[in-house]
Amino acid sequence: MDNISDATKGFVDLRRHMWMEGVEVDLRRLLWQIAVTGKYISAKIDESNRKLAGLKNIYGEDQLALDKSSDEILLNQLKFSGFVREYASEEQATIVPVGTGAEKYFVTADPLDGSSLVDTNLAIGTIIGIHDEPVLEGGRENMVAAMYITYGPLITMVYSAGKGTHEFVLNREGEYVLSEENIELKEKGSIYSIGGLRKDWTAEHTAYIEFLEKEGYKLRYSGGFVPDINQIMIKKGGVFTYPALKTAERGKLRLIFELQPMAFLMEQAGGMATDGNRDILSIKPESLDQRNPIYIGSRYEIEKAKEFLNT
Ligand code: AFP
Repeated sequence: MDNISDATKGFVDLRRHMWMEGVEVDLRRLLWQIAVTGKYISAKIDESNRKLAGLKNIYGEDQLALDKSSDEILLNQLKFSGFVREYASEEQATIVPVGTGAEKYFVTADPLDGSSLVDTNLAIGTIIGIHDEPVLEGGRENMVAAMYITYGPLITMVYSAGKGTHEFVLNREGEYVLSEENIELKEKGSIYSIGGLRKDWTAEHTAYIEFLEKEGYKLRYSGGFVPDINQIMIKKGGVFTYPALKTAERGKLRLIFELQPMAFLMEQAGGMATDGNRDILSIKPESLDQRNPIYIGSRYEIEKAKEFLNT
């Protein structure tokens, strides 16, 4: 679909956009139901943010409760969606069968990524993957859509159903309206977002980061995967990496719940995502909680990462 003119963008809500994109009707309904849970999770974040009541803020156990309640909100919504057969969540030890067992879709969720940042008032987010085969069957082949919701000064939502990557903002009326359509990353960006302790980096990763620094890349890292990825998406370039470490060869981030949905969205926006050797979306998960190193963003930086990591 051609880019909608700026003049009308404020009036294209999520359901109309997906219809105009030709997204399959059940997938349209499921994506909309998931996007709506963003409002409930946001309300839960506010409710738990005891600073609003002049109380000591949440930490430790309370934070975990926020993760769990976000998971509960999503699971309850999906139970009655009519389109979800299984729900896999970073908050659940096993895959949860949902519905009659004949439904079309298999959903993965990191219900509230970055919850340790709530008391700092930094942005956090929800990450969703939608598959048409059981999630342990692995990435690209069966991933049909992905979404993340960013709880920041605005609540924004980025989704793709395989026809480009698009951003919506939740307006005062509680509708998601189109703010950026067919996001297209540049060949090269100007920001780098780097996780892990420098002392634990491998020599190859260190050489890559020093290369970026010599090229004058600006450091942008909040410790929240969703806003850190969102910054690269909306600034249309740059690289986020949480690498293999000398102390943790698979890095920190989860392949199924965090990396593959973001890789889907970034590829749909003309970017790339690799672990240094393999495309993130081509990796067949060995287990639900599999961690994986990641380099994700615009083509120039990711191709460079592959060069340095395979010297
Ligand atoms: P929390 O969910 O424990 O806040 O961790 C957030 C996260 O999983 C991801 O959102 C960040 O990219 C990454 O961890 C930050 O890790 P470091 O704290 O090691 O930088």
